[in-house]
Amino acid sequence: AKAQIGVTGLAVMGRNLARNLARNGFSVALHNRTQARTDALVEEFGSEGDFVPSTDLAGFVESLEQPRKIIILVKAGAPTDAVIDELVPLLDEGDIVVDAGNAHFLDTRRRESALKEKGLHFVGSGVSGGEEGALNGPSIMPGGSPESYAALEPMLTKISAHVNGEPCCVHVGPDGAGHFVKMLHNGIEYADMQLIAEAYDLLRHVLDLSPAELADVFRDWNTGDLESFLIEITAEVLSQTDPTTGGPFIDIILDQAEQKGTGRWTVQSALDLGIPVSGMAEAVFARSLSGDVVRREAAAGVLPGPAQAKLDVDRQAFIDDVRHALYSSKLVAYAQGFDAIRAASDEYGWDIDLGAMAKIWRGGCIIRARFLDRIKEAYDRNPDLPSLLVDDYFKEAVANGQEAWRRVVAAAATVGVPAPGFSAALSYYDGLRAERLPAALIQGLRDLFGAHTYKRVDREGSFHLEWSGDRSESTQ
Ligand code: 2AM
Repeated sequence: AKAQIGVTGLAVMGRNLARNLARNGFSVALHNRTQARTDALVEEFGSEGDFVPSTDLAGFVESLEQPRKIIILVKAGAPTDAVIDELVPLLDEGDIVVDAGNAHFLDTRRRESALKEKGLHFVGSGVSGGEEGALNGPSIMPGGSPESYAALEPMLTKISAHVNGEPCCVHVGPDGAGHFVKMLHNGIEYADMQLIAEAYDLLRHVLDLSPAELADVFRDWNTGDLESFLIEITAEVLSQTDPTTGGPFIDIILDQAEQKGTGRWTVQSALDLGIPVSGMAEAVFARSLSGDVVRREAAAGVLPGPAQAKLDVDRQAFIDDVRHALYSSKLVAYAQGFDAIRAASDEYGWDIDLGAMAKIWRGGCIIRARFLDRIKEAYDRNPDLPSLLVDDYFKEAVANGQEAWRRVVAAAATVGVPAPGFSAALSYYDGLRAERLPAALIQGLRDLFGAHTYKRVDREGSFHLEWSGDRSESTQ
């Protein structure tokens, strides 16, 4: 019998996805450029289900029932194109090619359109949850045609994570929609982690708490509104002792954060869409700064800090303040992220259901959190919500926390602890709610030096002032 679905590219993500499919009762054709990986999978995990290994791509394609469903899990970029180019001549009309890697959504749009011309379906699908998720249930974000999703749905929803019996998998939208949403998920993950790191840093500096004590704070936070996978594992990292020195593990980790690029892509895309995603941008920049060894070495111990390095604060009160700052800043980051998804959805005609995105992120993925239920509910109440921040529930949450948030940003500035995420989020909040912004001055300057014109609050039209002449106003 022929296999129901195939996986080519059997590094850890591909291998785990193939095993997940097989464990759920689907027969899985296997292929990898280097055959040793295929052999190793069958040898180690062959008993988990029905695997159909092939040594070459033609054999792999032959081993699949039609219309074929093929998942590609190779490196993003040129390797993905290479595999697609090799695969396409072997396929028949109606076959479905799924790229489950972290492709850039513009690449996915290009590939989808090229394959469509050949009568093939191309599905760019986000898969989140790392190795663990791929094996035991990821959050799955497939793009592509509705027909291809209909064919894949029974398998994808079965192998995805489930929350309250509901699969963390939904058809996101046409062509690049799935990969765009996966990219945004990663951008939000960057922001989330940066905010958690700032909370840790502030608590440690201001209160002199040990990492073990800080682990308890995060454990406690994980029982409330902040409950999430990332808060849970923060407690785990902070409570770990170093096997070599016996001291806190956090203190022996080099403080230079690396990145693979999806955070940067998110910010680049948001810049193109004109959506301020300051939470994610600050997170990407903070990682870059941490890795900028040359400038950090030149400045550390050289550039002066504030005279006041300590604050006189009540311990529990400050912990609560930081919790509010974290929650409010996180909300801003998510609001910005959903704004970017909406903007891309409008730009590319994807018609993405924002509430459904929050829903499929509740399980399987790295940003899974209780909070996502609240986002889903907010979009259920109003699918056209202009910003998550103006939803009644979130408005109330920030109203309760904003004074604390302000105290925390002020405290960070006072003692000289960097808090770019908290501060940028607060500035965004204040910018959003301002009745009048200094953008008026910017327009005045632009008109003065470049005759770029301005609009008036009291009349329609574009105007220009004769700055170097009689200062009369003309309509443009
Ligand atoms: P390999 O085992 O032969 O290296 C992650 O690197 C996965 O992508 C691996 O399964 C790897 O195959 C595969 N891969 C990377 N580049 C590839 C290419 N150009 N063609 C096919 N597979 C590729």
